[in-house]
Amino acid sequence: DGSELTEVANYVNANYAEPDPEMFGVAKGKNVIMISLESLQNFVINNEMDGHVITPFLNELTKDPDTFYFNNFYHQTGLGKTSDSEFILENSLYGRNGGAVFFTNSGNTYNSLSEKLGDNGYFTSVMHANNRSFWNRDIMYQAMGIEKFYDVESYEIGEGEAVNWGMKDIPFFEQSIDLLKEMPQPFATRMITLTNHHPFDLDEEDMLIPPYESNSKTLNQYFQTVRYMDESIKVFFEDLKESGLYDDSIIIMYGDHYGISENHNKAMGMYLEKEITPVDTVELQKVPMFVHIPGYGKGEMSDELAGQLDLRPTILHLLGIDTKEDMQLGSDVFSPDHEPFVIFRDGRFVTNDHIYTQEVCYDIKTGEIDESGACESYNERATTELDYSDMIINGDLLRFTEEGQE
Ligand code: GP9
Ligand code: MN
Repeated sequence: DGSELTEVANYVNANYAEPDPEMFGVAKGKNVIMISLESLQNFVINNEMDGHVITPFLNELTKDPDTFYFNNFYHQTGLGKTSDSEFILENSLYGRNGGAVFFTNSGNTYNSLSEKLGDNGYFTSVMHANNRSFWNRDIMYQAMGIEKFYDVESYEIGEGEAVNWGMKDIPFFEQSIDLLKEMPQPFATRMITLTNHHPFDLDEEDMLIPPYESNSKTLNQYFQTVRYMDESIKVFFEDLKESGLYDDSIIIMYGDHYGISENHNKAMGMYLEKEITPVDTVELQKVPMFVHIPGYGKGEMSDELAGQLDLRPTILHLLGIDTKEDMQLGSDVFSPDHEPFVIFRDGRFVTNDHIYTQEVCYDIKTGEIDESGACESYNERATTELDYSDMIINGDLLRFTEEGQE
C-alpha cells in the first residue's frame, strides 16, 4: 500500500546521488544505442589466450578518448539471465529471487528507462533476432513502455547466417543499421546480441582464433565466440559511421551476465593460472561496461566499483534527464557521490575492501577471512535493499507513484 511505498521512497531518497554537473547532459538529445553483450565477462578484456588477443576492438575502446571503460563493474542478474539484465537496466531494481521477473510480474506498472525516454521525446525499441515471446519479452516490453520490438521477423536470415541459438551477430548488426536509419530520431534502442551464448558453437569460417585447450569444451569455445562478438561490434561501429548516425549517437555496452559457470572452475583455474577461490568466483562476475560518446575526448578507464543497477540513472543523467523522483536502487556511476557497493541478487556483495560470499566476509586485497565484523552493516543494508526491491515488485508499488497514475 501507500505506506510501504513511503518507506521505500525514503530509502531511495536517502541514497540518491547528485549527478556530476560536468557529465549531466553531455549527450543531450543524442540517439542512445545500448548493446547487450551476451555472456561477456570482463576477464577476456585486454587479455590473451595462448598468445591470441581475444577482444581486439574492445581493447582499443578501453584506450579510446571518446570512451569510458568500467573495469570493476558487476552483473546483478539471477535466474532470469538476459531478461534480468534487461529488467535491471530498465528499472534499476533487482530481479526476483528464484525466478524470472519477466514471467512473474509482466502485469506490473513500471517507470522504466524506455518509458521515461519516451516521455522525453525518444522513439524506443529493442532489437533482437529471436522469437518475440522468448522470456515473455513481448508482454513485458509492453509493460515497460517499449514502443517497438524488432524481433526475428524484422530480419532476414540468409544461408549460413545462423548458428547456435539463431542469427549470427555480424548479419544482425548489418541488417540493424537499415532499421536504425528508418527510426524517428532521437531514438533509444537496446540491441541484444546472441552468438556468444552457451554452448558457444560457431561455424568454422567465423573462428578467428583457435580454441583453448582444456578439459572444458565450453571454455575452449568461449574464447572463439567472444572473438567473433568483438568482430561484430567492430563491424557495427564501422557501419554506424558510414550510415551518418554515429555522430548523433552514444553507445552504451555491457555484459549481460556470466558465460562460464562455476562448473568450469578447473579449466578456468588453468587459464588464469590459479586455483579459483570463493572470492575469485565473485570477482569473475565482473562484466565490461562501456560508455562511448563520439567527439567527447575526455573518456578514461575507470575502476569505480559499480553494477548494472547503476545503468539507468547513468544513462538518463548523460542525456540531461533528472531522476531525483525515481524509485531506483542504483546510482549514476559518474556522480561524485556514487557509492562503491554492489549487491548480488542472492545476497553476496562487494565493497572496495570486502567481498561477502557464502556468509563469509573476505578482505578483498588479501583474500583472507575478515572476522572483525567489517561486513555486518553492509550485510544489513544488502538485505534491506533486496527486500525493498521485492516489496516494490511483489506489491506492484509503482502503480501508486505519480508516474504510475498517468
Ligand atoms: C535469448 C537470449 C539469450 O533471446 O537473450 O538468453 P539467456 O539464455 O542468455 O538468458
Ligand atoms: Mn544472456
